[in-house]
Amino acid sequence: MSKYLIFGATGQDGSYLAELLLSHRHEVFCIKRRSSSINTMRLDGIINHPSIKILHGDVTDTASVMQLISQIKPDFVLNLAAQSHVGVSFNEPEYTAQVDAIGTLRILESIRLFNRNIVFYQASTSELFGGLDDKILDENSSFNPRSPYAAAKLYAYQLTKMYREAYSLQTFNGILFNHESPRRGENFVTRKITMGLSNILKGKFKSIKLGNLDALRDWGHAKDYCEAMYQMVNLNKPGDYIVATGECYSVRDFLNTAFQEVGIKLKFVGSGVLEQAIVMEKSKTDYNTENVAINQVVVEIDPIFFRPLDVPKLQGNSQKFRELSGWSPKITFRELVAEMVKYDVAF
Ligand code: NAP
Ligand code: G4F
Repeated sequence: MSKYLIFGATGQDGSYLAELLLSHRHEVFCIKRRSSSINTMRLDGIINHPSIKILHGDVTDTASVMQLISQIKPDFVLNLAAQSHVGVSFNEPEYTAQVDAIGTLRILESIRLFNRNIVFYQASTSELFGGLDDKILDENSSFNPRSPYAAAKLYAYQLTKMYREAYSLQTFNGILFNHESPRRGENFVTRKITMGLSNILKGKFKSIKLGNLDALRDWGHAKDYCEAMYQMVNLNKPGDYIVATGECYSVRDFLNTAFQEVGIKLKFVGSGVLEQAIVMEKSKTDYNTENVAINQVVVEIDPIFFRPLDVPKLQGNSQKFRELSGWSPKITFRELVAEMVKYDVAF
């Protein structure tokens, strides 16, 4: 049994990771930041487990980070805390840097000062690459951050690598490609689509308003990726590792798959800001589509969701990590979409 400390435990990944660690009989210290409303909903299923402790903390506060690390004396620290929305980072660049970049510095410095034997995991990201060309990305691909979020995460990535080299800390950068689940934040594109579809089926809204439908992402399931994080920090081989499915789909593909799941076939018409998706056919499934009409416009473009710069394509090659750990994703793209649709429609 080891002691794991998770910064960002109330988020999508933090909650799956905490569940996984408890299933392996570890002691889990979940750090939540202060908020005016309840922010532990994703931890509801495990909150009363005897091996979990939920403590207040904030990575923007040096004293808070130092106290947690010095008092808990963890064996492992996983830094999942972030302002994790790329679009929002264009509007809140300084705040994003405080949390995502300097927050990581605070944790690394605390580990350096209090216990250099702690194993540290940094939630790095495929956004570091910028995704401007058609290449499949691996650990040797060059970085080209295209948002304040990615720039902050690049600082954190370099620092994590540098503390390994300078101070022999056992640090890992998990360079994870996009991963989703029913616990995904509501303003990321996949969850926005599955929640939007649910509202359309219930007759609450007619359409979903989105930005760039051409973006291509390597979408995996958060549960599989938390398993990868756990295996990574137990590798005894500190380093930088890509975690990806290797498959790539567009936002348009995600829309088609989600609507197909409920028996609706879409047709995309128009282009640019005038592009729309309309209902072409309906077929029988377990889902009720009586509130949806043939020819109804169910997807529209709203330029408010365009970013000053976007990342056109992210597709990863995780061979290095797979060969070392034996990890591979278990949940397919189709299964991921189906699970998210089912969850949101039932909600
Ligand atoms: P998420 O759902 O947005 O969770 C982020 C977590 O960070 C939440 O628990 C949040 O708390 C916490 N947090 C934010 N600011 C904080 C602060 N100042 N101090 C302490 N905690 C703070 O993100 P996720 O999807 O689980 O991703 C986990 C990590 O992996 C993030 O660092 C993200 O950037 C990175 N990443 C994600 C993906 C992906 O596709 N999901 C891919 C690559 C890398 P609240 O619950 O109170 O908001
Ligand atoms: O779902 P997204 O907001 O995810 P994005 O930007 O790829 O970032 C996520 O994955 C990263 C890993 O690659 C993480 F590091 C990061 O923390 C986060 O978890 O957007 C995906 C794509 C983008 O190209 C965006 O422009 O979808 C496009 N998109 C189109 N319409 C939209 C929308 N994105 C959002 N959020 N909302 C829209 O309406």
